[in-house]
Amino acid sequence: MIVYGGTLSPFVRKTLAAAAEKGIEVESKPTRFGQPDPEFDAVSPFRKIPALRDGDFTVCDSSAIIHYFEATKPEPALIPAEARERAMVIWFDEFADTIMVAAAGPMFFNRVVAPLLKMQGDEEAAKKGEKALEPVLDYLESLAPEPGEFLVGGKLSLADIAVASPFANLRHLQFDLSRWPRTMAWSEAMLARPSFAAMVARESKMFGR
Ligand SMILES: N[C@@H](CCC(=O)N[C@@H](CS)C(=O)NCC(=O)O)C(=O)O
Repeated sequence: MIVYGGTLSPFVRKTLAAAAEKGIEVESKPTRFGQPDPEFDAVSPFRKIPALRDGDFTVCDSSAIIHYFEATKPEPALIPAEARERAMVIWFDEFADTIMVAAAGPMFFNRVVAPLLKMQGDEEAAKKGEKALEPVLDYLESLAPEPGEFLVGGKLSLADIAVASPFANLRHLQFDLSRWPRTMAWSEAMLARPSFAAMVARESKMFGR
């Protein structure tokens, strides 16, 4: 199986961490922003990352890919069967993909990605994102588990992986999380898991850290 997209994307990182937690071997294939690439275009019609190829099957969107992993290799489960737990896992996945990334994304793009691409970042948009992130972190602080524990049902799930992934982007931004100590400790423990650690360390090297 091939997962297309560079791991600086929280969605790609989440997908690869989920594969690692499930013991699914995937080849990670970064794509080049804005460059023509017929192989990638065939898999991702809107050029969004991540995208997956498994033989003659292709699909994009991190959640769709992880649901595919879950159905093809049910154990260890990342999406619980019990109704309330499953609903909460889907909520945290959606919360991370939309509310969290909508806030952190503009900061990351304009302060980190734009300079890498030799583009002028939009600092106003980054500041707006920073403001929008505060209630998101307040919400997480109100429910953050102890480090090494999990958001739903006392067990690692897609919820933890999806919510932890954008914290690597905040790390690359050198974003100060000290106002949210429980969230900081929990997210650091998640990013220290083998499923994330080597990937995030490789990303950090891109920034000379
Ligand atoms: N809901 C999608 C979001 C995918 C997405 O927006 N990826 C961004 C990278 S973080 C992307 O491909 N951006 C390139 C573009 O919009 O052209 C998922 O979960 O995979």
